[in-house]
Amino acid sequence: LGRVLTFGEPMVVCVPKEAGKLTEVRDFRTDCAGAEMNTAIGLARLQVPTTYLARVGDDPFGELIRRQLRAEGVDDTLVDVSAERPTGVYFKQWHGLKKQTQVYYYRALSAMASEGFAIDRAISRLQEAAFAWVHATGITWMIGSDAKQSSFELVKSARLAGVPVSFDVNIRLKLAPIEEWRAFVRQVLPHVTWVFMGDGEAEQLYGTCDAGEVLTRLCENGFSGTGVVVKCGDKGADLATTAKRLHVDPWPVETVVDTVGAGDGFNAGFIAGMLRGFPLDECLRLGSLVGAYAVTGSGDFSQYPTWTEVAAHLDGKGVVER
Ligand code: KDG
Repeated sequence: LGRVLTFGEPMVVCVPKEAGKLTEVRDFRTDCAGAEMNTAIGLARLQVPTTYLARVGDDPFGELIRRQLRAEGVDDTLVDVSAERPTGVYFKQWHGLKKQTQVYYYRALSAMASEGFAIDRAISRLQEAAFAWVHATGITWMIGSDAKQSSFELVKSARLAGVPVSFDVNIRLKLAPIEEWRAFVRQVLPHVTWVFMGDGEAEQLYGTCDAGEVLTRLCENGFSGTGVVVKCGDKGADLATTAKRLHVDPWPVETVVDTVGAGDGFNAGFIAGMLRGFPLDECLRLGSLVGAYAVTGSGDFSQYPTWTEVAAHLDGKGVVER
């Protein structure tokens, strides 16, 4: 299978052991997170060779992230360590009438947000045809100006080298207001092959979550890639290319524990399907299956399945229990 390159800021997340405002909760566990790191782990579990490009601090959290990457079989040779700045951190909170998840970032001065990341080695490896796919998300453009510039350079180099680029918008309003996201998405569209977004993001950007209409809007905004996938949570997902419209129903799940990380898992499944040469409807099914596994537990990627597990579902035989 071809190798994927993905890049973005890895972080450590402090997850409260129970719901409540952060002024009250006292007990936390730590975990690794970051949208692109999640996707890298999802890909590695699906046996897709994956290289992750990032910068961490010279601190125990940076070490934890690297250990996690290695334990999952993700190539971390393009993760460098800043001598000056720390690894980014964020806290989760469940508070309010619906106990909705809120996040508080402590990343503005982090290694990757403040210093950016080194792309030279990644670009030479791209030119040597080391990568068959590049995956990016909007978060990396929005963490800082160096990261923005490097991200543009990297996706442009990938397209020049003939490598497909998938791009998940991944709007985080805590990083920038929606107008800034709209303007930025316009700038990135000419350089990407596949666009992924959630239905809420499609509504925020284009006032519709119909994949066909979203594709039209993307094309009006400079997109000349292959297609778009709109992920609709418990309503499944839709795909549009100029030639096709596809829908996949969600895989049934007994209890939804935590949806964070499901979209990143979906992306891993879809990309894995593409690299295995699956038809588009099977790529959607695989994406949706990884997304369904993701919501069955807490932690962004803890429940992502292995290739053996997904294969059992895809061939309809199910998992052997005993
Ligand atoms: O998709 C999950 C991510 O949102 C989470 O891991 C944190 O990357 C993150 C971010 O920047 O919000």
